Amino acid sequence: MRHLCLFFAACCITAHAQQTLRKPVASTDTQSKKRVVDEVAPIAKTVLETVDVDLKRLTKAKDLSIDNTLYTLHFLHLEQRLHEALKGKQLPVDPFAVSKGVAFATTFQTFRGLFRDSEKLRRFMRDTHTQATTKGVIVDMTIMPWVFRQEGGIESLERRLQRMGITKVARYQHVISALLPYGKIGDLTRIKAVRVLRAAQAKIGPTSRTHPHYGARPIVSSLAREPRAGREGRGGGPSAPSSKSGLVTSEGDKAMGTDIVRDTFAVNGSTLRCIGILSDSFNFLGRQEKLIASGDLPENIIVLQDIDEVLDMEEGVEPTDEGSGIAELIFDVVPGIPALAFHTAQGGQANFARGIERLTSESKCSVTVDDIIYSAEPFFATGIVGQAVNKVAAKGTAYYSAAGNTGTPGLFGRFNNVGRRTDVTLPDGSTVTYEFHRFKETGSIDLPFTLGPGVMSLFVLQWDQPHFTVFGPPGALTDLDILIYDRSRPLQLLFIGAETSFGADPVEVLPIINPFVSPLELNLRIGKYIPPKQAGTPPGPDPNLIALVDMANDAVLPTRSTSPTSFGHSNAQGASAVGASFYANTTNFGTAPPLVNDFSSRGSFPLVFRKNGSRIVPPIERQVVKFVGPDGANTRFFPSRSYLPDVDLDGDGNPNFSGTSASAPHVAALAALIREKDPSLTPRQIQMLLMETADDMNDPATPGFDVGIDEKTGAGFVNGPAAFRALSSRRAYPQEAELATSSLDYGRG
Ligand SMILES: [Ca+2]
Ligand SMILES: [Ca+2]
Ligand SMILES: [Ca+2]
Ligand SMILES: [Ca+2]
Repeated sequence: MRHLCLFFAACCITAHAQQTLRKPVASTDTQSKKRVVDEVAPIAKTVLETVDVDLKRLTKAKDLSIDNTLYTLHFLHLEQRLHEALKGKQLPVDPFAVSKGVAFATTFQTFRGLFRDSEKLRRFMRDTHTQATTKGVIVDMTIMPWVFRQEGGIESLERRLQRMGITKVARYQHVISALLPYGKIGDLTRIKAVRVLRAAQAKIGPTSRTHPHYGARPIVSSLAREPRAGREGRGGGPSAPSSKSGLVTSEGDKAMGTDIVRDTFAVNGSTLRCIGILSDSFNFLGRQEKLIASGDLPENIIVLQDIDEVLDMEEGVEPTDEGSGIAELIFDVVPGIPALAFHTAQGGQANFARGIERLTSESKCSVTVDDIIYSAEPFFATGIVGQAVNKVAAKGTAYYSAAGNTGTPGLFGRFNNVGRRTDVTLPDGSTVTYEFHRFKETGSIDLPFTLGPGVMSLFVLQWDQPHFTVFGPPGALTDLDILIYDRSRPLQLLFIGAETSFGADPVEVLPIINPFVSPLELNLRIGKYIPPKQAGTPPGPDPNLIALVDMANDAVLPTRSTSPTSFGHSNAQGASAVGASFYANTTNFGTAPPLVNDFSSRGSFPLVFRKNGSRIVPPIERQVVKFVGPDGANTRFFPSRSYLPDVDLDGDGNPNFSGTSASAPHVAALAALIREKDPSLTPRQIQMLLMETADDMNDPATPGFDVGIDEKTGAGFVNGPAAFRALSSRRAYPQEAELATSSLDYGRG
């Protein structure tokens, strides 16, 4: 009921905003505006002036690239300040309804009043994967390289930022992650050292709530058990007798055959030092002691950094302790492990990258797993998080990463310039010029799609130009934007993603929402932005490759079902990306070969840039998803939030943890057992052993059974006993393989 009210209220606000859109209010009502402003507190005047200045300063700003989510939060915060200053008085003209850049952002209109409604804030954070509080938001900012050469260097800049009230500062290479108070965004535009400023959007949580069944088949009735009452004291469940892993044992253990491996090969992880985990939080809900007491977690939990060190805990901030759920799964497979170590992957990309290194350098973990993807991580290059993964892999850490839960097809292919310029009229009457991409799927510049009621999409568009954030100058040469229209009224622009990319990152991240109770029929356009002549910036060359992914998984695009969607550091050479099969759909539970979950992300974007930023011709084809592990298995408490889907899949009273977030730790734990059996193996050799002994699976999106490696399931479902038999029967292992290069065909536009 509460959700219905929220949608309804949002609907009214948006309908009002749309009326305003159809009949733009001329900004000439200056006299009456001035009269009212004179009557209210001076702060209202300041806010109104700030709105005008910031709209000019932040829209296609030349020296600072700011992302759509941060831009929206900035103006939502100004709206809050105006609300406070007016104390209930009304302005004759609503500056947020008619101003360029704000007026037609339906998301902005829907989330008006965000800072006085904790339910709205919670929803915004959840849907946009933003790490925000009422006071500030975690950002990633990329610093100009000359800062490191000037007197005082980067430390001097960090001190300056801290004097501005920017806290929780973590740096990795030339990226600074920090908690930015909302009022300071304007001030940052005056610091020439900061080139890219972006809300740190980290996807957490098992899967999208609109995929309730994950493509999994119904569970056979023999698995269903009577639900147990209450969350405490329940247990029992189908525990494997050979494990000392507490009240609940993951069925993933049986699915991988690691229960047999422990008994047959006398391994349990006890000779290893620790396994590292990176996720959102570990002990925010305060369940750690109970889980240790019941034997579901080891006694030695090393928390290097939990989420409260990067974000102020307040109403609306809802960490899920996914790290603890991951730890439960690992401990079921490796019950002898002396310690598990945790570092939050939130707090920005720089904080994530530092955490990856600390788990190896400080905690000496020889196996590490994470389940977080940042929206701005590169598709076609190895970003800073991926570089951290490669660094620890080179030091011997076997690194496992969730392939992602973005199974809904994205878009991938060549940029196909339609060859003519189009002026797009904005609500204030000004025009912006684009050269649009013609979609080969439709033969036109429109890509139709549907957005279900009440859901949000998080579009990530990238193209094959160098990221400033990864390589420094020159950055991207071309600026692509996303424009989304109402299909029934083709001139009505409902959303625009217009980050500045010149000299910055070839990235456009756009959250959109459908606040209505019925589906929205929309058209998506991708435009190459043509700056006005007086701006002095050339429009740049057409990119070669473009790709679009909906991280929220809620938009149904008419694109090829074989388009890749797995991106970021799980694609790094040092990582093993893991896909997911529901445990009940695996061989040891009666389904052979196992069935992959629909939502499990698919590989593989090619690698276009070397570490030094130079272009690889032709691009290197990467096999990203290495293998599939089990998910949907029982834990004692996770998922810990009611909005996370299908809490108890098998009806036995214990919540079931779904997604590649759950499959990756299972496989990491199997890798730890292999590492214990033969400590001489390199991470790459462990990966190859698991691939060679996996049970082949089918990619359902391609015709026929895909014999051997495929982009959805990699080498197939990991097989613990087969891996250990191969290990015992063989003396030598292949040397590290070189990456093969090949000529790729992405299809003609
Ligand atoms: Ca852009
Ligand atoms: Ca269950
Ligand atoms: Ca296959
Ligand atoms: Ca197939």
